[in-house]
Amino acid sequence: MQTSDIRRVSVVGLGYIGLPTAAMFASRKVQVIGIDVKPDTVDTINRGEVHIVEPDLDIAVRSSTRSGYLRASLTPEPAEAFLIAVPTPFVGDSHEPDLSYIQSACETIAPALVTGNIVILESTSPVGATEHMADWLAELRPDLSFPQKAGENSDIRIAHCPERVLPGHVMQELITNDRVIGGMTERCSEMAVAVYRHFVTGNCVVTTPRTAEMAKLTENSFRDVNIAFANELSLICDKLDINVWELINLANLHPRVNILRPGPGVGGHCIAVDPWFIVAKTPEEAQIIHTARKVNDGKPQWVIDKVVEAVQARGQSTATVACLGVAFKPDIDDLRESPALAIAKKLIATENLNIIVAEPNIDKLPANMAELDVSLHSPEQAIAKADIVLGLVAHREFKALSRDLLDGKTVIDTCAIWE
Ligand code: SAJ
Repeated sequence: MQTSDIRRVSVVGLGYIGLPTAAMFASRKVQVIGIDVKPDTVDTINRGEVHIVEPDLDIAVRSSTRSGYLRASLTPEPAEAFLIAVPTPFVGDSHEPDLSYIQSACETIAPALVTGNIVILESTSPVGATEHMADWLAELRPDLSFPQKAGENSDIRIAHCPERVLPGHVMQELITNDRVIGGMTERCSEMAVAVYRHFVTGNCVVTTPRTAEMAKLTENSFRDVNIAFANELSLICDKLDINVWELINLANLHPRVNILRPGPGVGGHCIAVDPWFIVAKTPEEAQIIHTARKVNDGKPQWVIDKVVEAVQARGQSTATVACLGVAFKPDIDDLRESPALAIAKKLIATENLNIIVAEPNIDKLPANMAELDVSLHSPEQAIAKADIVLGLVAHREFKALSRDLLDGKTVIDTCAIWE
């Protein structure tokens, strides 16, 4: 199978991963049909506009739609390769993975499948999800054969190829990152590699679907565990009256130590979610991974308790708290699963506190915050009005602020803005 044999690709789910991927294929003159369930998203893309913020994505989508290589639709159309990039959240407190979006994507594309097609699951998935996907497709299309029964001779090829790009660097990392390709058979892997070779310059490393699923979960769990270590150190150092940032800098002078940064908690829709997929499958064995999740999820409450203690220490009955940053990490506008946002919301609901928010990366606060009469301030205004300055996200705008602004304020810096 040659890369040039694949002329038409369908991407199902036009979100943070699907849309950049679709635009990337289109930029290589592959005919792309993007499928999404939201009419607004489809219309926006067909106008050449974007509904998500990612550097350079707008330019790529505009030129791909203008050139006619990218088109969005609510309904499936024939293609050689179907890529599924839909959300895989977990269900409530049980943290069990929710595969319903993948199942719906299968229902959407099944009628369009023909012999020789490949279906690639890109969504981060619990181990075994690709096999489930293959079974759902086989049930929907009993007239076609699939690799779980027909092996190398199947009509349809199936693979898992997890996305691994860093929000904020997606358009670059899509091209240069190595890809892990887990085909259900060798031919499945070979065809998946041919698909990605349209734009991937990194290595395409072939394995099984289960190992590919676990590789992705392992990468994000590795990061979660290491951030939990840093967050735990921050609690220990607070008790022992040691500056955790200085401590980490010193420890990192050792050639084999590389501690990550403590913060107000772990956010985003990946690292705070994916480790649960391992815990849900192997609860007895996944002890460190589970504990890391609990440590990181506990950090926002610890920050809130620090604010309450600071108010008491100031001997005030009420206090104004400036929350600096509500995004889920520095220098982005993404508020999804943001610990900083969760902290700000909880503080707003705390009696006797007046909360003001500075977030240079957004123009307006989410509707549910604006309703609570909280408004956005510039960092300088927020600090000037505050008794307590709560550093939640180390945005470059905050790091550039003069320290003189902090005179007379109680500063709680959870993320080393001023270190
Ligand atoms: N964080 C810390 N301390 C650190 C590093 C990060 O508290 O030292 C926090 C951030 O503030 C943020 C959270 O962790 O709240 C996650 O941020 P991140 O930059 O570590 O990762 P994401 O969620 O933006 O992207 C991750 C990446 N995975 C890895 O680096 C292993 C990315 O490559 C994945 O593609 C992405 O998850 C995903 O989609 O799974």
